[in-house]
Amino acid sequence: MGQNLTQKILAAHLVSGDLNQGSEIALRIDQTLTQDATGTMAYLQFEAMNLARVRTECSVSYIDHNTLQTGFENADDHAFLQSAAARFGTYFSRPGNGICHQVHLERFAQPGKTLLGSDSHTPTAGGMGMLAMGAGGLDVAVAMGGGAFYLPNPKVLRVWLVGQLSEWVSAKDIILEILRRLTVKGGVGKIIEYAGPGVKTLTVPERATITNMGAELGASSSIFPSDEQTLRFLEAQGRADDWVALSADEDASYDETLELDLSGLVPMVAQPHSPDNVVPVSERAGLPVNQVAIGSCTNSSYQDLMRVSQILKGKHVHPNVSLVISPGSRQVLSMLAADGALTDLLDSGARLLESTCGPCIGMGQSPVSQAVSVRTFNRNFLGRSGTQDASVFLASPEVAAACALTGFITDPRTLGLPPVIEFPQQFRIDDSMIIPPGDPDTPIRRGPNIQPLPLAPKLDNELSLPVVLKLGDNVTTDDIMPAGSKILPLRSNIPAIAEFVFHKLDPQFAAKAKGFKQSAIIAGHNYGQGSSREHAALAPMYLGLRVVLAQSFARIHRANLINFGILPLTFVHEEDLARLQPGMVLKLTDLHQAIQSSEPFALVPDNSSTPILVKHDLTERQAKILLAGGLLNETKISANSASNTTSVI
Ligand code: MIC
Ligand code: SF4
Repeated sequence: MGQNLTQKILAAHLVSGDLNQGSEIALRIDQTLTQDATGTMAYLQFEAMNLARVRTECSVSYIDHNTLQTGFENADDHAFLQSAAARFGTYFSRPGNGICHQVHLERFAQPGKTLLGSDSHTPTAGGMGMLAMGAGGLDVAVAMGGGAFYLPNPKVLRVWLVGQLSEWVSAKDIILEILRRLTVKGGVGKIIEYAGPGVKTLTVPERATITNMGAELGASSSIFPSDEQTLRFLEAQGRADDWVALSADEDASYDETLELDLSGLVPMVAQPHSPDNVVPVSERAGLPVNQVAIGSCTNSSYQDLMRVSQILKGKHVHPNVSLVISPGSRQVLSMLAADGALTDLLDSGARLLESTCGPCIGMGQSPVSQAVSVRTFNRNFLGRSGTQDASVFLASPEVAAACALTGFITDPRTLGLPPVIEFPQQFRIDDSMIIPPGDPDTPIRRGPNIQPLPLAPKLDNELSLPVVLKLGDNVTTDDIMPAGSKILPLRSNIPAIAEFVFHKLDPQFAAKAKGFKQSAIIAGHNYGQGSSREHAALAPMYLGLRVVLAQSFARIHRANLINFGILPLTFVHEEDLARLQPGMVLKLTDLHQAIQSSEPFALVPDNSSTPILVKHDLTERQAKILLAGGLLNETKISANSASNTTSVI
């Protein structure tokens, strides 16, 4: 029996575990990426491991999230990260050079390699045939040190593409349709592998739009084969030498298959407030629009913005619409400037932003109260735009441009002839904003915004934990640890940012949790979906959270909870969630033994004589981490130069 593409890359990087059985595997990581909002913690953690230099083939530190410098905080973070990059041996992509995933695709991603990034959209590089995964900063720090990355042994879901996209339908509509079918939980525990005759019709940036939003399916990663399209992209980036052909064997098997006929797709939108709330654009046509935002790591490639400029050329944005555009990278921006497309955009009335995440993470451009905002981004969670009562729709650049012109949600097929864009033979290559690894003696620059890393306390053997909050399904890390321009600058200062934990759901949460000293929360399914931000574990840990009892967890967040000494528990009988309410006290006895055993155990709510059966599904490695009080607390990294791995003892 042949191998699928995922199995080939996994097998070539396997450090421990068995791909055919078992719950956990460990992989060697070739490349890492960090961004500024998660990177400061990752480098503080790397520093705490006492390692001199990174041991990967290539590690890159990007500045793209916290670029609105309204005080000293973000600039302090940038200076810290630049000095850490020089000292520890990573490349440093300066502020303004672009969004990490777009720049990584252009300048660093390589087919067949593994990439671990402290950002949930790291799988964008799967568009290049790379196995790219998101993780918490601490896991990335370990990988930078040469340590293996542990993940649940994934299932492989093949998406078999046939046919070809029709006019005005684009890559965004493919992934929105998959989200419509599979939902935000549909990819949990899976790697999504694209195959079939439709694959060759998609360029690398289009593939990257699809793998990028695989994160919204909850997938561990998404990957395309490396073929002629991949070579074409790499050649145009002056990197043909990085190309290798890679695809699944003809007789490969998969855990699941889904077939998608590209010819049958129509323009789609994801409605508020979830990326899987997808309908054809035509169903919402006519709804007045206040803002259109084009950009983000999902849809801000040169081709995306060229299509937008052609649609807007010679026309004007509707007077009721504010159109903001953030090109994905400096390469994209300078190419738009060189060929005159930027002038077309500006003449249409577009407001040009830096090549950064910007409005996607609420860093400016919050829309008007009760706005309808159409965005080419990947997440439309309630409040993420910075305006709590805004309704955010996710759509392709074509749909976004059509809405900007008409002032209403508009099916772009009503606009006439579609734009036709040639794939560039040569991208503009200028790596002068990427600083190569520097002197190992570079002193680390630590401004007042860089506060020491708090460590988790060890879990007590007996715990009585008041329940501070009861939550429903699909709680996002944006709900747990909100972002936005006011809170993001505090990412390097845990005591300060902890004040905002669950702030939008319960402004008193931090005060209550601190009052209890140690506490628990309870939740429904898919707890912690969305971003990889470890602050959603680290800050609650700082406030005394010891246990999260949920019906199920999102992968990255569950790993982050364990890394920071918080015990993730699930129900044996899911309906028991209904028996628990905020204010109850959960009693756990003989916890150390329970953590080391794989058996379910009893937890007693204080008002009841009937215990609730819970389980933890921890591997032996994870149990050790929890008993030690988190990964960093008791981690000893011992370099094993032969296999280029580090063992976590
Ligand atoms: C996001 O899109 O939510 C972010 C901001 O890029 C996060 C990382 C972070 O919170 O810093 C992510 O996706 O992991
Ligand atoms: Fe940045 Fe938005 Fe992409 Fe996150 S999803 S990396 S905030 S552009």
